[in-house]
Amino acid sequence: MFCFQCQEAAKGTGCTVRGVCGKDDEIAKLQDLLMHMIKGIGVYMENVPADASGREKVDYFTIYGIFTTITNANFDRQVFKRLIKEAAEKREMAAKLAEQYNAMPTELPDCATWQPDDESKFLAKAALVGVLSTENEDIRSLRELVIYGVKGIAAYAQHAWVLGHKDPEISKFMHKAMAATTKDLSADELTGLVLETGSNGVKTMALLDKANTSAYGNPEITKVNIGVRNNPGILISGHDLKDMEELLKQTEGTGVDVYTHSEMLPANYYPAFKKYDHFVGNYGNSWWKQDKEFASFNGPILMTTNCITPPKDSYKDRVYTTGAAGFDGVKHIEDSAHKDFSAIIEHAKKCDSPEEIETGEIVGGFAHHQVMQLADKVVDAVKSGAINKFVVMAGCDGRMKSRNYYTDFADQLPEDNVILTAGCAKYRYNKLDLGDIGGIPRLLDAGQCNDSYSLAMIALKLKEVFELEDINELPIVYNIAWYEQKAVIVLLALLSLGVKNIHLGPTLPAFLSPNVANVLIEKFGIGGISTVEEDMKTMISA
Ligand code: FSO
Ligand code: SF4
Repeated sequence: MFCFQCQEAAKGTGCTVRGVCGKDDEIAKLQDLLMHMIKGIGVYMENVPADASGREKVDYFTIYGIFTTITNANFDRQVFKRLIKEAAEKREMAAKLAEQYNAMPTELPDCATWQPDDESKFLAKAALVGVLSTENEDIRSLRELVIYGVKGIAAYAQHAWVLGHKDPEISKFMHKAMAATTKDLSADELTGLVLETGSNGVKTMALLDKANTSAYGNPEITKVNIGVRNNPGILISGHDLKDMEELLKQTEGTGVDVYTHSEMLPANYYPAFKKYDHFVGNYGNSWWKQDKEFASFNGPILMTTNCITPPKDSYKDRVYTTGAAGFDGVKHIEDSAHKDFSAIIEHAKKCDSPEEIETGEIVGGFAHHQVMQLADKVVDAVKSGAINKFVVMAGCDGRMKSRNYYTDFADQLPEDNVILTAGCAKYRYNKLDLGDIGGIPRLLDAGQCNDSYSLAMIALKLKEVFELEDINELPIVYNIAWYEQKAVIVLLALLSLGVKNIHLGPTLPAFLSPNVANVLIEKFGIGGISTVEEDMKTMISA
């Protein structure tokens, strides 16, 4: 196996024996083969018109299939074997559509023709089509940068899709991007595609924002309880708000409470969910602490998406997955328009109530609509000098010790700085007492990683209010933490909006070759991080 798609890639270069995430050689190879098949679908679909009838099944398969391959989403080998075979059926449908719309490709690479009819040949085939099959390291780097951006798009598009919001233009782009990685494109052409991926990321995040807010209302300032009650509970994690809705509806009146974990915390900010009395609050921290927190929760846990870490035996029988998430030997709730969570509710009734691990409240709900309500106050504070800078500290959390940097950075920021956050990165500092500036909290949490869109909206609004020509003239500093591919699309989205001088840490991606990293540094001023003291001088005092 070879995988270098996340920040925890072994030795900062890539996992070759077993993933740091827990992905083994077989699963890594099956994922590579699935991606190969999906590229084949892209080859047929890239020129099929967006309004072609009959494309939805193919589009959704691509979105869903890619989503299963992002870091920490799915560790179920049977799922990948099934999806690889299903990809051949969908590729057949794609070929028919291409024929019907006179969009047949002139060349058919291996991914468009290879047939997965013999399971015993999957691993041998996979070994030929993985990341390292692109020999030139710069081309490999650019291709994978596009692919990881598309993985982020897939995750967000899937969430929007299940809420009924679909954009065939985005799907068309995904097919084009996947097909492009099979062609002999120059580094310049691929760099152009990287930016196009970013602008499609913006479109997808806007689509998801619309899907979420039209279904569940605009997030609003909310105090979230982090303590527990005495009833049995279900812990829901991941990013899927539709699952959140269904779970709350189905648990109502059953005597079972619901708590969020990690990236589901922002569900607490939505009016449609806050109305449920049995929705208690948030339990625990970000994804990588789940081994301890799932054990002490005592009740069943529903993983709606990543990030899953290999469950310990002590609580494995209490874990359920759904949607694109999966793990060998873990119970899976099947997809349907209205998922049936009765098994998990019955399971909860037999469990003890959660063990209290902390008490108190955290405050969040500062997505773009809520911040716009405070716009006058914010603008006045900037004009009076009460707010010196906004520091965007969005992105992901992760296991590495070096991420303590972000806690220290938040803690040591001068008191006239406001942090804008989104994603699970916030758990490094959302329980610090950072206070407020004239009633504006110094930590404004917009929500999940996909809600980084809100941060871009806020920046664009401030640019308009201050009548600036360039988004980079704003007093905003970007110090982003990344872990997996959704953070890659957030980064590319910001670049496509013209944001420069983003700091990315705790390390730069292993998949950036030295030359590609240089292009990003020269064109966009991308930089890493150093020490808190040093960065405080260069980012904040400068
Ligand atoms: Fe975190 Fe995991 Fe949301 Fe990621 S839970 S790391 S960027 O999957 O998606 O922020
Ligand atoms: Fe390694 Fe990350 Fe790939 Fe897992 S996803 S195998 S940790 S690079």
